[in-house]
Amino acid sequence: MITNLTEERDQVVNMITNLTEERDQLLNKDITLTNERDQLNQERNELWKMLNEMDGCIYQSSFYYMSSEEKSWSESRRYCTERGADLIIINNKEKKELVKKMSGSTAVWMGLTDRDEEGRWTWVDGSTLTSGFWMSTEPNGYKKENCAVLYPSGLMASRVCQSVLRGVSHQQQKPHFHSGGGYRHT
Ligand SMILES: [Ca+2]
Repeated sequence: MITNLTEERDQVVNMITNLTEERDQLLNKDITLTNERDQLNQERNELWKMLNEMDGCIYQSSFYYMSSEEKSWSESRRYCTERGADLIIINNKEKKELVKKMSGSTAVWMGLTDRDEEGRWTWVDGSTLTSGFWMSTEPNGYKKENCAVLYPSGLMASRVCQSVLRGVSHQQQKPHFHSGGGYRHT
């Protein structure tokens, strides 16, 4: 009888020990999840703040933003690539609307040029322009105008590449953050 009771007591003690361990594990997991949630919230807030500052937006999990200063086409492209992005490729109506919304009332650079071969307009990813939305007299300027802009009207035109304008960058993934928050220029 006493032996049975002792065994039973040991079993109960074991059970309590196991439950305590399990509870501690769950508590730890909860802390980890809470930390992760807080970090994600912080990243989200940083992202929104940055989007506002950069006249940017998110479309289909990609990040689009305007350069802060007006620069030549090459310098505008460099502004993008220094941040792991490139000048925008506008190959559908949605992206055109996106740029119009971001740029407001100014013409902006996009990732289209015929610098390498006059009259053959290619995007920054190397693909050839198939159907553009040029203004009626564009592209003109021949070898003098080798870079493309988008006007607030939603139409494209060729421009001298040394003109200074704001550019629109496209980044595949969300920007990187320092552990303490803030944008990391990559
Ligand atoms: Ca040209």
